[in-house]
Amino acid sequence: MIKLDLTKVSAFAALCFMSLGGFSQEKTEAFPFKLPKEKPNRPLSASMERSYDVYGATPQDNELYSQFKYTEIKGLDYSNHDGTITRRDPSKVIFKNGKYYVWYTYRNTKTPPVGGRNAHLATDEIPSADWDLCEIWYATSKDGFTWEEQGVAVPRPPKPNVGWRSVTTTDILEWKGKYYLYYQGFMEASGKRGDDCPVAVSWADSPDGPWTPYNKVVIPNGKPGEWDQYSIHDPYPLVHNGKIYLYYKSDSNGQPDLIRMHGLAIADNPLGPFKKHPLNPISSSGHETTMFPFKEGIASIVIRDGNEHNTIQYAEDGVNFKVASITEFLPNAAGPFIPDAFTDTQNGRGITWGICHFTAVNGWKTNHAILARFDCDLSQDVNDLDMKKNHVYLKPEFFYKMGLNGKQKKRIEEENKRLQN
Ligand code: AAL
Repeated sequence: MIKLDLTKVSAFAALCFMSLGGFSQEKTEAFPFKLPKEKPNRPLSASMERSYDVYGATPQDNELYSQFKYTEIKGLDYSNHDGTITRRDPSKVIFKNGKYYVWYTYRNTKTPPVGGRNAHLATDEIPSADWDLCEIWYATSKDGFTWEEQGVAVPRPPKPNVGWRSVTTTDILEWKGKYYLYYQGFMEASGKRGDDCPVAVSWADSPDGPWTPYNKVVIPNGKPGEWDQYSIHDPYPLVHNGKIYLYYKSDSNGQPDLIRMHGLAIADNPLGPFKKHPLNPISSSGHETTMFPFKEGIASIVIRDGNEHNTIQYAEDGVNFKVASITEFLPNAAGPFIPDAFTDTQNGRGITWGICHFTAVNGWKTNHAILARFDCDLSQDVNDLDMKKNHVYLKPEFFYKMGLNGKQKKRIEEENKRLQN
């Protein structure tokens, strides 16, 4: 029996294949020095295929790539950052009556929060989480940098109405001349079981109120065992395809392996009924929800959690999102200024700024959040190359702050001992 040495056979076969121009390597020119702006007609590696098919020849050619710049906003007091006042989870920004409006979670309590894990220590005056015992307040601005707080928009309703413990994490919808604020309605201190709540809504004829609570759950939790059974967070309405597309987050899986994913619920009427999309969760990644109409679809700023965090994504149908760019230092809980958020546009122009938040700004003992302004170029109408550089320079001290923990140091010490013995 003839034993074939497969290594020799495969080498011979490869030689024949190559000589017949199998990969036609000798026929194909090397990749050119000047990067072609359009996809060249030649064999490309997977990475170069993606570069042309998904992102654009370079980040600067990608309308959905941007870096983010941040500015401290003026006009809001935080009681010397002692943890008794928080402002967080801002809504989208709208422009009406000659000024900008933003709504947000507002807490003003005698003490800083004890933490969701210590929810058993919370009382009617002591908050568990930073967003416990909160109301929805709002502020206005002429320039988006200096804000004037106007006061409460949606107070906590009396027991047993939805949100009696805390109303938080709101967003705004303008629909047929009326205004709607959707928000998380807590019925117990966050952290008791988990960060559990449904979504409620109030409406008004003016962005300055007065706001009338619907006093019913408008986006219900999922059924037992469903991915969104405990929490409906970050309600985020846009008008798309003639309907209200309300995106939201849920916390699934449970501690200690909590995961965040996004869902979509659609309605013809701001007070519902909202129908959850059968493809939910429509995003495997992200934390707070930040979407905006872009061209004929919807774009999304996907932060913090999940396989595809730190990306900008796009869904032509508003449902099936794909990564459009990868970036860094994305804004948390971003509420962009979106002029065409409610116009049912078929050619969304994109965004250039908004309000976001920074949490635990003074450590966990005085845990509170602050609002800030972010700027970017995710707009068809702006081409700001200073927002589309490839990286941000950071001093070594920034990286040294993310040092090894005790467990990691011990592992390394043991590795060293093993090598040295
Ligand atoms: C935020 C949001 C929701 C959560 C909590 C307050 O970042 O995701 O609002 O419930 O954290």
